[in-house]
Amino acid sequence: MTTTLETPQVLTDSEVEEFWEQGYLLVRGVLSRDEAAYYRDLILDLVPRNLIIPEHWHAADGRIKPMVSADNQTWDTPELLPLWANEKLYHVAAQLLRSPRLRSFDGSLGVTLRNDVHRDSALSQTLHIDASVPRDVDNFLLTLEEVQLGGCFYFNDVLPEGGGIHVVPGGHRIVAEEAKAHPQGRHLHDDWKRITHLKSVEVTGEAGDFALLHHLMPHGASHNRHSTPRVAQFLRYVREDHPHGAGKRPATAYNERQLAAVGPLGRKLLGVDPW
Ligand SMILES: O=C(O)CCC(=O)C(=O)O
Ligand SMILES: [Fe+2]
Repeated sequence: MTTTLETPQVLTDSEVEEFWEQGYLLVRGVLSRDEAAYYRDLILDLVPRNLIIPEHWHAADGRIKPMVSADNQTWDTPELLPLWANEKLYHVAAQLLRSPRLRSFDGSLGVTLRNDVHRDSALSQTLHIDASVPRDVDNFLLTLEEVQLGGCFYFNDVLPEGGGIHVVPGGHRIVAEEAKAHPQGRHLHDDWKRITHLKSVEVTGEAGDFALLHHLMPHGASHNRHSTPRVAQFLRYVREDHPHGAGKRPATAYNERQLAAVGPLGRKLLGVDPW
């Protein structure tokens, strides 16, 4: 039996148009300021107060990426999982992907501290895409089913030069065009991990906003020139019928505490319960 699921249209037509045109959209006020502060503190509390950064965490140019283990960046703790199933963000993703049957995944974290050097560049990371399209396929399908919506929650106000994620306005269309024109388009620019020919802008925002990116959007981390750390969590949404099965994990990956924390919507988004 298939159930009919309604998707409330939370974005205006012009926001939907802006997303497909520009390849990104700042979704404002997904969390209240209080909620954002709560998650900011939860993430900052992962950082040891003696500032001994664990060996397996990443740290570069003031950007600290807490890692669960050397090869696992996914913080799916009961405390953080509710963000994966945020109802407003889910409705935005369902509206854009034109399907209520989605998966959410990733859950990696980033804390960008003030960095005073490398003044010649705003970026602290080469522009790249994180498309959830295997790197051994020769090209993108460029279908709606293949689209992954990714991006990050800002848990603090991100002012200009505050470490906001950089994007290339309209860049997802440039990537699609370049890839389509080449028989092995997936492999251009080191599988799109080294994009050096495009210019980016910073996405500023307020605590509780979500910077939503098309999966073909070239993006990269930037330096934070302010005292306030930029605290972010990265999430991705795909349709359940994603052609490469992005974000699939066995239902047994989660314990009782995680499942209780994530709630009924989350259980579906994690693939534990059917839609
Ligand atoms: O921290 C950021 O703003 C972006 C990080 C990113 O895109 C990545 O690590 O893949
Ligand atoms: Fe990235």
